[in-house]
Amino acid sequence: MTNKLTRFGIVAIALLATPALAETMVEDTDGNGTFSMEEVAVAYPELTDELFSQIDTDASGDVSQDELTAAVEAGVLVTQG
Ligand SMILES: [Ca+2]
Ligand SMILES: [Ca+2]
Repeated sequence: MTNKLTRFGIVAIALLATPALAETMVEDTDGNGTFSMEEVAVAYPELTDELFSQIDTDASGDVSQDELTAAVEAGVLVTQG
């Protein structure tokens, strides 16, 4: 019983300690160092061409980690659930 409670406490602390800001689920699946529209769309199915070009602030055709972080912090991309 005590053990169970302790474990719950640890999980709760871990959740609270996780920085919610700039936390993205986007994965660089092809490992090229940037995020393509396809890669971003995996984590954000509601992504549109328009939204993607908005995130791609230097218009390079893909999204860097910095661009992605900025978009999440600006609330352009909203993490689901
Ligand atoms: Ca990539
Ligand atoms: Ca870019």
